[in-house]
This record gives sequence, C-alpha cells and structure tokens, in this order.
Amino acid sequence: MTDLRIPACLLTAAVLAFSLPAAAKEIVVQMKNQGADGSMVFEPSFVKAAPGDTIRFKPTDASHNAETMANMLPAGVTPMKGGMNKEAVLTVGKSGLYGIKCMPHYSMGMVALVQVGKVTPADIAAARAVKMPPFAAKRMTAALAKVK
Ligand SMILES: [Cu+2]
Repeated sequence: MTDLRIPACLLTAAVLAFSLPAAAKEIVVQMKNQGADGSMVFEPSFVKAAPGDTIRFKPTDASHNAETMANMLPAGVTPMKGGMNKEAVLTVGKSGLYGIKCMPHYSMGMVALVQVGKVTPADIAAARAVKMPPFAAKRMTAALAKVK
C-alpha cells in the first residue's frame, strides 16, 4: 500500500506560505465619461491599497488621463503622469494618501483618492486642506470620508 503521509518539511513550507503577507494586488480604476457618481469620473473614485499594490487607470472612454496631485502625495514619492487616452500605472510603495486627477476634467471633478496602508489623522487633515476646484473638492471630500 502507498504511503500517503506528507513529509514534515512540505507541511512546514505550506504553513509558512500561508503566514506570509498577502501577495501584491492589482486594482483597476476606469476612466469614464459617465458613471454612478455622474459625468467625468474615476470608477471607483476611492481605492484602498497596500504597499506593493498596483493601480491601473484604464482609458475606458476617450479624452482622459490620470496623474498624481503634487499637493496630495506622500513625501518622497515620484509623481506619476499618465498620457491622454493611455493606461496609467501607479505602483504604490509608501503609506499615505495619493490624490489623482484627470487634467482635462479636473475642474469638472474628475478626481480619485488612493489610500495606501495606514494613514494618520494628520495625513487626513493635510488632504482636507488641499485647495481644488469646487466639483473636485466635493468628490475628494466624499472620498476622504471613506478613509479608515
Ligand atoms: Cu477626464
């Protein structure tokens, strides 16, 4: 009869594999002319990510781009600027709040917020203090309310 016992070393390896941090995720955000929150939107407009995750901004509709906001980006992070009608890829390393905007539709409120890891009350206060056009401010305020 065949011995079906699993060698102890393999069991140990399996236990270790499950106790490691979750593998980096890939999160898709669509750039759309019309979405659940109205016209000219990132969908979803709030993303919660972990350090190491990648966020892909897809040009679902034409005439959009995705870029980080210079005044809402953790210190030391390299800004990201996606081209028009191009997928933009943001791999996040540092914890904090990353503001994203579509340049042509910023004044129409086309903004998104990426929370990476844990953020402090000071991070949230700093993000709330960032000045932006009224429609952008309205959506950013709604996104900031989802930070936790
Ligand atoms: Cu746009």
